[in-house]
Amino acid sequence: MEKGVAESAPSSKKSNANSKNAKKKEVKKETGLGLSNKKDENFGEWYSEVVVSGEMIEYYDISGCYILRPWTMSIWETMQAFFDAEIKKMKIKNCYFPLFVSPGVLQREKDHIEGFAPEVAWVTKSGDTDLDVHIAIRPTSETVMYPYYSKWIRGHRDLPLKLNQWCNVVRWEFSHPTPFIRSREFLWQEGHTAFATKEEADEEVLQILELYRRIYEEFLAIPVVKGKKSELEKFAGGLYTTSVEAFIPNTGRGIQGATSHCLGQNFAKMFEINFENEKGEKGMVWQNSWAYSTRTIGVMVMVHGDDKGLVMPPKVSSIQVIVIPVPFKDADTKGIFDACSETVKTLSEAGFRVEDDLRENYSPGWKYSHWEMKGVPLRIEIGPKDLANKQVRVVRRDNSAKVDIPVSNLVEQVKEILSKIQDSLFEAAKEKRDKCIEKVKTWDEFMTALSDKKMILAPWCDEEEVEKDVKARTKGEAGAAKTLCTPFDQPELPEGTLCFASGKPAKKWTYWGRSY
Ligand code: 86X
Repeated sequence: MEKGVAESAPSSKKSNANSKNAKKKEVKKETGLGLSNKKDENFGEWYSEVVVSGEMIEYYDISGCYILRPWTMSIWETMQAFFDAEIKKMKIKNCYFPLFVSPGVLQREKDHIEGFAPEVAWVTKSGDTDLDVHIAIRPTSETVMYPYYSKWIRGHRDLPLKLNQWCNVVRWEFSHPTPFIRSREFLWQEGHTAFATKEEADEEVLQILELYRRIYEEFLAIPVVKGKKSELEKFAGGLYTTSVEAFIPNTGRGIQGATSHCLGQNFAKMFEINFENEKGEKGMVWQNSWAYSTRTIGVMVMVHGDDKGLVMPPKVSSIQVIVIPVPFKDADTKGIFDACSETVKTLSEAGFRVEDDLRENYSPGWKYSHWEMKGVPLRIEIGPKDLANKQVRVVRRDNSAKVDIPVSNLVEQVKEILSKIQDSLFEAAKEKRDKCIEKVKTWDEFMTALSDKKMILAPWCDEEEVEKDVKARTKGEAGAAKTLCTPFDQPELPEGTLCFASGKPAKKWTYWGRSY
């Protein structure tokens, strides 16, 4: 593949592209300018295009596998640094268990593995030789880790045992793969903890969920709903599942952002994870598990991106400020370039992630588009007039607002603007999400809201049969509606409120919708 070179003519190598559309795309590729799909017109295509043009993702020759480029990895690392420090405060320790799972160990979890079995990838050969015993690649690590929990936990002094690992997992999905959102290999952290009492486990479930909320809301500037999964949607191996749920307005789909499970004693039973308490009595541990993955990054792209490309929240952006010289025919080019370097020095010493783009073979306009495509929150332009007035021009990626800042006040103002961008990205996303929330009382209202791509809050009787029935009645090309979660923050439920689907007395408000 050839790298697009700025403002050069389309290469003759590609002149076999004969359709008009192909030619249009080819020019865009060569100039690096603009997206050929619009977010509100062709969301799926827009998404695939923006993750590639923004240099986050490169497609790979195995379906469902993607290259995560530095622009992606730096976001992951920022979230990782935050989460890792927080769980260390909670005395959770990092570890690493092997990628490979023996079939015997995988089978020990038969009951809940059954449904997942088609997704497990296997190693069957080394070189040309068939392996006597095939080896599975971890889709999650319960079966890998819990035999050792059984070994390591003997008495109450061994508790709590609180481990986390940062790793990759493989799930051989067959439904439509999407970068970050549904890939066959992805990165995540998985936490696995064991306690003497249910109370300790319960408390941790919510502490972790709060960290997940903070990753979405404080770092990625995405509003989420905290809540509990229905019996049908929870992790079948566990006692209960909590989650943070995000929403993608363009597709009208909910998306599970991260999960924090209380496993109860189910796995303790299966894996014989027992301990002896102070009084010499035998007990089984209470366990939790929790995870968030690189899916977070896909949600960020879908929520904030626009027709010019990615829009990165300052807190996670690898570059927060890009400084671009705007030389003019007879201007003092060296003076301008020096001012750019000086600006970078000042801002980076003040702790900002800042770079200049001093490349001489690209025009300022091309650079603007390029860094807009990559979603850099703030652009600083320095031209002859700025140089003369001892100022810089600052342009926001999120709303294109421009302001001239005196060099003397640079650090303070940049700090303030970046913080404003972070806040207003969240506020804009929240306003948009809130507009998509529809409170309904009846089946008719529910169906209307569903076809209007809403995230639906409805009174529900909490019966599994009714949820299955809703799924069946809403089946269609776009996929069925299901429960997203029952929010912890419950609106008042007046006495006598009926379930929107069954007409029985409602027990709670629950979010419903189509989902990823
Ligand atoms: C469920 C449950 C749980 C630890 C988490 O959500 C947090 C971190 N794990 C994961 N799950 C599976 O158990 C599973 C198992 C197999 Cl064999 C599979 F192929 C796919 C799976 N997907 C999800």
